[in-house]
Amino acid sequence: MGRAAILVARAVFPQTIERLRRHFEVEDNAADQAWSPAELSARLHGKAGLFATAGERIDAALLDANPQLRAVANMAVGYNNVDLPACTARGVLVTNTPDVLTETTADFGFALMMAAARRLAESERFLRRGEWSRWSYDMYTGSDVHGATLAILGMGRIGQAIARRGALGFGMRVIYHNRSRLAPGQEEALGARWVDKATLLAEADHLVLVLPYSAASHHAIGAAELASMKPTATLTNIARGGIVDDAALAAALRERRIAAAGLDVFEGEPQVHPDLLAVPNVVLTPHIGSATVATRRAMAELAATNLIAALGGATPPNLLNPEALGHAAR
Ligand code: 8YV
Repeated sequence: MGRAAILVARAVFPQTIERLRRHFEVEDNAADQAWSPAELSARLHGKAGLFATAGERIDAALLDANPQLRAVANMAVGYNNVDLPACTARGVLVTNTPDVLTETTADFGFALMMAAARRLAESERFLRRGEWSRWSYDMYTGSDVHGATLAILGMGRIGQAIARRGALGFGMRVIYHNRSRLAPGQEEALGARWVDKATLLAEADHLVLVLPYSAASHHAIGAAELASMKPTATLTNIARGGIVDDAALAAALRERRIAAAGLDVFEGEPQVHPDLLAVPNVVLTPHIGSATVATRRAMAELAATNLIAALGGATPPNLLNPEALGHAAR
């Protein structure tokens, strides 16, 4: 039997491609061309595995057009780009890359929150425009991070890593809201207290979003939620676009109903809502929360490990749908 064929949907480290070539016939995308869903589907024909990023949509149509597909390795911890039930129903194994990006992404979330609170990007733009002529007592005054209330929506691995930074490093009071509460011992170790969502929003000095995107979390922060926050509060989103109603957020920032925001993810990215581009009190970054060299290497290697295991008949370390193992091969 020949070696399995796989498709690597986006450019990735050459070392990762070389490793994959030791196991598979690899079609890669070294030029990092933008493939339409139809082109992705056509290139997937005959392939048993797909090395994907969060930018590729893996849905029933793609799966039905490619009944030979056996595994999808997502190089991301989030997997809302994958229709997991559709994969499971067809016996397609799906994996993600948790843990290796936790601390890096928490660092970035904290940086974005601090940038929003201390008006870093806004004041830098002012300086670059050549408008800085003198010191003044209230020039770009923001709000303190140390000692403030850090409010975390979503309390998975990254949320917990942010809580630790806030409580231990910055003496913050940490509150969180999540569907499932942490065990009392974990809450104590993190110095974090569970509150309902309304309390979280009302008490937040700095609200950080770290929950997965799903139909249930779509527009979890919209006009009503923003209206219930303090006018001095900041909002940071390092999770997924669509969790925040970007138009409503831009309006709240414009009208100073909240003080500032830090956004790494957007509805419909890489497009950014024009109203967000037009308001000064927001720091905008192009989805780089996990972007350190070491972490991106670790993510690529872990996705490769998962794909090699899945197509080699072993249970991948980060299998999201173990139920798919029970499905007879199609
Ligand atoms: C990825 C991410 O860089 O892991 C995730 O869920 O959002 C980022 O770390 C991005 O999704 C590309 O796959």
